[in-house]
Amino acid sequence: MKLGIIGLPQSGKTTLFNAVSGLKEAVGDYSRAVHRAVIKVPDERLDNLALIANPAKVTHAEIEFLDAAGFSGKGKESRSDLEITPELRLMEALVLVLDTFSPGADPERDLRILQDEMILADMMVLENNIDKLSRVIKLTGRMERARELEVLQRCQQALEENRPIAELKLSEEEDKLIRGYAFLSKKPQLAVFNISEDNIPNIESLTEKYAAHVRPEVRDIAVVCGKIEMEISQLAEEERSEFLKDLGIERPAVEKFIRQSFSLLGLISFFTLGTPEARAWTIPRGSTAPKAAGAVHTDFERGFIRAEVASYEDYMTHKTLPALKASAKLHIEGKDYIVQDGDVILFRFNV
Ligand SMILES: Nc1nc2c(ncn2[C@@H]2O[C@H](COP(=O)(O)OP(=O)(O)OP(=O)(O)O)[C@@H](O)[C@H]2O)c(=O)[nH]1
Ligand SMILES: [Mg+2]
Repeated sequence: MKLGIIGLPQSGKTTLFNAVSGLKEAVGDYSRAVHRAVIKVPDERLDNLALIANPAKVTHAEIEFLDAAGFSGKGKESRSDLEITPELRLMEALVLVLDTFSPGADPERDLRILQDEMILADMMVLENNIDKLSRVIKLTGRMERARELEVLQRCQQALEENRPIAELKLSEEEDKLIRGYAFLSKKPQLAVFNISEDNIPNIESLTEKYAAHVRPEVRDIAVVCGKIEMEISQLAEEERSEFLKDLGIERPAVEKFIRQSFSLLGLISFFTLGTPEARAWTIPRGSTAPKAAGAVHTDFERGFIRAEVASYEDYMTHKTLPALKASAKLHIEGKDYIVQDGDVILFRFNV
């Protein structure tokens, strides 16, 4: 569950990284230093459920961010080479940080540069591997690899038309064949428009404006002022609410950004509530009840009998299991049930 933060030099990658992690890595030093952090995914729903269940412990979902070096740092004007480290290739999704705050900023141009670089990087991987694979097939006659070659050639064709690999409709089998190549242009993207302090009141209109111009491989966009968000993250709890009040906002914008990142990874949360712990569990969207049970404990999946499920909203309304039952809001679900984001679940199992 890892996201890579990439962008042109000095676009605010480390600033955003600090804002999400609460760390205090140096910014503005052109160091292109790489950082990583595992962070909690803020979830108001879990906080509210915990107020009702009053558990000893509250455990949030977690995701990992990598503040990647990304570019070789030739400066914003020249087309710089994307430095593709092996660890960047391991990321499941990418956050593209775009400077809108500095004089002469052109976030749409920068976004294009980033996407072109990713396509270029993937093309190089393809050229090498298509050659190699063709030779292997010729020499060894291993026809089972011919399918792989075919899919690679389709990827190459797409890139030559300047289309990202994400746009290809691949079957699950085809997807598996090329997964190991970890193509960048196949990863879901979240574009972050990093704005100046003065533009904070215009976040909504800017979101609309930027959303209208992005290419389809950008699944989602966020508009944040990284600098202010970083300041907020470094305040003590008491000062934080004061500061937010002065800004006229309820919660830091970066919280929404983290939730967007979570959802970009194709993940949802369900909750379990008990006296020892209230917890958000992470599963891929579309998972069945036994799979969800398996996220809690492998025994739960093996011995799965049923799931007793209430939606978050119903749980907040009725507050206890007996009350939920009495209003027919506690649903008994079997092994084919597809878990929904926000479900509160009690698993019944037999081991
Ligand atoms: N006004 C304004 N300045 C910002 C914002 N975000 C970052 N900056 C400034 O931009 C400069 C670069 O920020 P960094 O976070 O170091 O950028 P970076 O992308 O990590 O830079 P490299 O790692 O060197 O490529 C710093 O001087 C930041 O203070 C923002 O939202 N608004
Ligand atoms: Mg940096």
